[in-house]
This record gives sequence, structure tokens and C-alpha cells, in this order.
Amino acid sequence: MSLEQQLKDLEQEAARDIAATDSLEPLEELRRKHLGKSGEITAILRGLAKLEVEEKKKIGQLANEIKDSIQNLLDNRRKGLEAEALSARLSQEVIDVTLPGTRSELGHIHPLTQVTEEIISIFYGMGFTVAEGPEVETDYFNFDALNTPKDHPARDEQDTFYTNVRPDVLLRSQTSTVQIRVMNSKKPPLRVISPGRVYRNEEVNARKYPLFHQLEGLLVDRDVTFGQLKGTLNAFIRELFGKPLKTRFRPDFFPFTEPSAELDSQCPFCEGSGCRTCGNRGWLELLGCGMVDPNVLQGAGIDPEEWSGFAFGMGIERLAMLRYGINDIRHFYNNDLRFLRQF
Ligand code: 2U9
Repeated sequence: MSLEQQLKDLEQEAARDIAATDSLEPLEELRRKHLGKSGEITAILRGLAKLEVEEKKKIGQLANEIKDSIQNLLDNRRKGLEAEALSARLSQEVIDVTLPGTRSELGHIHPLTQVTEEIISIFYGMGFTVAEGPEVETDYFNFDALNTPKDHPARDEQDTFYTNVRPDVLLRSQTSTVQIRVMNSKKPPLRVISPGRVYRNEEVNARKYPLFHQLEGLLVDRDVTFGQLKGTLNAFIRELFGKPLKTRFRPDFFPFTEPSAELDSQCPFCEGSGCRTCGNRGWLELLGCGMVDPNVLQGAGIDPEEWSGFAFGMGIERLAMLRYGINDIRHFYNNDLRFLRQF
């Protein structure tokens, strides 16, 4: 058989093979068989050297034309098979755009944060701004600067968490540390509130937890009176409970305020007649307060002859428990959604 005929037969054979192929892998095999290094066309091209010039030219040209034509057939078949594969996949993988999506559950604000934000916004309306500070503190900011003597029982390891960093490094037991920092860095007049976490070495029970949240306030100005403290806190209680309630200021003692008082309000639930929330007393103990001790102002570099101030402090958990009738502080920290979803 002439070389020319051989080449034409090979072309026909390749065309038949390619047309009969129904997937991509065997097509690759066909490419190797017909156009690869050990393919028959390659063998013919290799043998050209032995031919006469005219023949060499003719057969060489034909062989190359046939190679190109087979390559074209392979390419077209590949495109065809790929398109078929794609349309087969598309017809199987149907996306039903009318199916309901997977809902991502929307969280909400923790009840303690809700109460904190509410209290902040009440004081914000009276010109106070929020200040924050570190939870790991030194005994200087937590005690000395707050007029608390070295032998005060609150300093005991029974009450305060100390660290092994240094003997004077502790977890703050009150957020007053923040007000000291503010007084050290800013000139009066000042109106700040400091919400945040505090730590006390307590045995856990329904009312106590070694971590809780406080919100303290401090106002420093000229000629500040106890009457202004009363007016400010009465306004706060009216806003917090949404109605005017009687209040009473009972004398108390704190190292950092003098005089000091405990503030009770009439129970907002029974308005004084006695109920479960107030334990039939008709009154709720809400917070502590007082006039800033001149020693504290002096220690923070504020002249107590020129400036005076009042301060107050409240436990957020306690207020939230009263407001929502929660009977166990541990509910705030258990992350039980059945509890949290109620707020
Ligand atoms: C400075 C000076 C004085 C903050 C105050 C209280 C009274 C108080 C308690 C409430 C319940 C702590 O969380 S609790 O256990 N706090 O009774 N706190 S006066 O007095 C300050 C603060 C900062 C510089």
C-alpha cells in the first residue's frame, strides 16, 4: 500500500475512533495512539528521510495535514463531550430557588448588658460620660487611693483576688479604680460613670458570684451638696422604674465617702404595701452613695478646699434581679438559652 493510502486510511480510522468515543478519558488515549511519539503517523514522518525529495515533500505535507485534521477532530470532540458533561450536570443539579433558606439565628443583648445600657443612658442624659479601666489593678488604685487603710478587711485574701504577678497586683473589687484614674488625668469639673466587671473572693450562692458588674458614678465640681446627690439619684430611680417612687437615704459607712448612705426606694412592684420582690418590707435597697472623702480628692491631686463631689455605686446583677424577678445570680452566667431568651 502506498504511503499516501496508508495516511488516508489512518485518517479515516482516527475519525471513526474519535466519533465513536463517548467520554474524555478514551479520547486522550486516542490522541496518544494517533498523534503520539509511537503513533503510526509519527513513524511515517520519521521514515521520510529515506524518500526521494519530491516524495518526501508530498508525503511530509500530507502527513502534517492529516495530523492537523486529526488534532481538529480531537479538539472538536473534546469540546462536544465537555458541553454534554456540563449540560448533564446542570440537568441533575437542579437548584430550587423557592426552597426556604437556612435561617441564621439572630442573637440578642444579654440582660445584664441591657440593664447596663439603660442605666448609662439615664446618666448620659444628666451629663455623665462613660469611663473604663483595667480589671487587673494594683492595690494603690483599688484601696490606697480610695482611703482604705492597710488593715481594712476588704484587703484580705478572703475577700480580694490577688495575683502571683506581684504582691500588689490584684483583680479590682470595685470600679472606683477608674474614677481615680480619671481624676489623675483630667481636671475638674468631672461627671463620669464607670460600668464594668469586678471580682470578689466569695463562695457562690444564689446571691453571690466571684465576678459581678458594678456601675459607679462620680461628680466633682465646686460647692457640690448632698442635696444635689439626692436630686440626681431620685431622678435616676424615677427613670429606671418609669414612675416617681419615695426614696430614703439611710446612714452607712464607706472608706471613700463621708458622709455615706444607702439608698432605698419604695418597691416599684407593690409601691410599698409589701410583696415577694421586697420580702414584704415595701422598700428595696438599691445602691450606696456619699460625698467624696476630701482625702480621696487630695490623693488624686484635686484641692478639696476648691472642689467637692459625690459618688455612688450599684451592683448591676442586683438591679437586674430586682427588675426581672430573677431569684438566682447564676442564671446570668450559665448561658442557658431558655433563660436568656426571656429578655
Ligand atoms: C471615688 C470615690 C467614691 C463609689 C461608691 C458605693 C458607695 C457603694 C456598692 C454598691 C453595691 C458596691 O456593687 S456593690 O457591692 N457601692 O455602696 N460606691 S459610694 O464611691 C466612690 C467612687 C469613686 C473616686
